[in-house]
Amino acid sequence: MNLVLVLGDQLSDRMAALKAADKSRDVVVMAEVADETAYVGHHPKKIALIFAAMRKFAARLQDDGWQVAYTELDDTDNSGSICGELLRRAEQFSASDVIATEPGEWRLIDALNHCPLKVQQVEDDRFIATHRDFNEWAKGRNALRMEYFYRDMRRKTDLMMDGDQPAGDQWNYDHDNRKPASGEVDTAPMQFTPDETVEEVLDLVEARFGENFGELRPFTLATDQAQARRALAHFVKSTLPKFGDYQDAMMEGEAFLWHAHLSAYINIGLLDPLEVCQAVEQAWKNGDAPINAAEGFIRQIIGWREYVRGIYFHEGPDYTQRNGLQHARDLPWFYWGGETRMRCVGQAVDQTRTEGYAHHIQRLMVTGNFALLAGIDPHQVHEWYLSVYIDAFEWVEAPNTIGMSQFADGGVIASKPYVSSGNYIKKMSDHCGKCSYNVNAKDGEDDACPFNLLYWHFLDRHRDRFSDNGRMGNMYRTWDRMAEDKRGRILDRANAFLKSMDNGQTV
Ligand code: FAD
Ligand code: DLZ
Repeated sequence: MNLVLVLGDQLSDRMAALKAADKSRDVVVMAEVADETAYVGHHPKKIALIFAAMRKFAARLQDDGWQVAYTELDDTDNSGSICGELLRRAEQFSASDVIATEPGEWRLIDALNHCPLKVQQVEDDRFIATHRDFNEWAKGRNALRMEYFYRDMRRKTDLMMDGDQPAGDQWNYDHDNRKPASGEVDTAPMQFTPDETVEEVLDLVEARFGENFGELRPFTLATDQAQARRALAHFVKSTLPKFGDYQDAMMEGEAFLWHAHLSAYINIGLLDPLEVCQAVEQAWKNGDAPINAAEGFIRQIIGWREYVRGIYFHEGPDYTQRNGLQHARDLPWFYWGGETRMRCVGQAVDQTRTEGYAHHIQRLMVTGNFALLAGIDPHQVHEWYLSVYIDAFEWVEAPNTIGMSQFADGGVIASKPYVSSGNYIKKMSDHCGKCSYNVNAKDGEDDACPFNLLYWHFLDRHRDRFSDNGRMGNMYRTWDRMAEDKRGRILDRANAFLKSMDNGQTV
């Protein structure tokens, strides 16, 4: 008999390890362990989501005829690690062989490779592109850009295709997807009342992880496949039609806007990515969602999601250590809820604390943009994103943070850094009107928006690296055309801002 490992983000009955196992003979091992709760200080909602979903999934496997050896966090003989639990169960069941679905993090892949049992790691086939597909695609290319990879994934899945051409004759409708939000947000993610299992887990998480950054309650997330499917159906019906239009928008007090809030469910296995895309495609075919919404959404999943996973495994275990721009500043305290006068950052961090969620543009163009402009150590930025979001697992978080957001991989993912002045935030949000800084102050005034100051500071300090980048030439020309005393004022003010921030003053 074999042990069959199922991790907390592998909660699907189509996991490769389960498919390779024999229900009548093998024992499924699932374990809540200290090592997995402690490699970063996860948001309490994330730990509760994972534990509750693990417990319900274990019960479902048992109902389905599997023998499941489940370890709860508080079990007295809990060894505290995945390998430790495998060893304990190996002794209990006189087993020496383990079938595992390859984890989504090099750290755990390595731990399984060094576990003194015979562990076979089979590839996780919840993805559309296999490691081999991605590596074949990447081979011989100078630049690994998402757009071309995405087209291959459209062809492979046949989603929104007319033969071998894209539906509507366009691969990408992004130019229709940049409207600033306005008016009432007429939708919200579906909420679920905690059942007995969830309540038990909430008590445990409160007792053990109450000090972690983030609010545990209210807890209204889906914790099993049936609930997650209801959340998906609700999204497709009520939210998808405007998803495209307002994909990049930000609004005061509105955490979710017209976003799906499905990433955590997909990442832990409660929803299948292809099932999600097919539901969206069907809504478009039925005339219930416009093409820009359906294509835009499907691109996020079979394009970006698949692509970042490909990059994570293609680039190897040192990826999270990369620091191409040599940024070394400590992450400011306001990322952990300390006070800030920057309204957009304050709002993004606040909803991160309450929900464990921020949408893509908040992650990329507010907290990510600020960290990059201010020169924060990308490893600290990476650990922050890995901690604070309920959907954060290294295979998806690291390429988004180290690569897309911080340009720390030296341009593997992005052809230029995602930096912008306050103008972008002013255009796409209503935060600036309530901010104590002035987004229209561009000459180094005392109350100038820090994004305006730091934007030029970034360009100036990285001139050697970026002035030859064709996509940044205009920015350097604008900077160079400014009067010298104005440039001096902006840089002085930016340095003063950074100094205050480093000294722990409220900025
Ligand atoms: P929607 O905006 O409704 O998008 C639909 C779906 O597309 C998402 O559910 C998700 O599955 C997928 N998706 C969209 N963009 C991406 C992307 N760039 N990479 C991968 N999948 C994508 N996503 C995570 O799932 N986990 C992370 O840890 C994570 N960390 C991020 C860190 C940074 C710095 C940035 C810039 C982005 C990160 N993302 C991460 C991507 C993206 O922000 C989230 O997937 C998205 O905000 C989840 O919310 P949603 O379900 O409402 O997504
Ligand atoms: C994130 C997480 C947490 C908090 N706890 C557990 C756990 O106790 N047991 C478990 O099997 N998985 C957990 N996980 C998910 C793992 O950390 C995840 O499988 C790896 O990061 C690989 O993606």
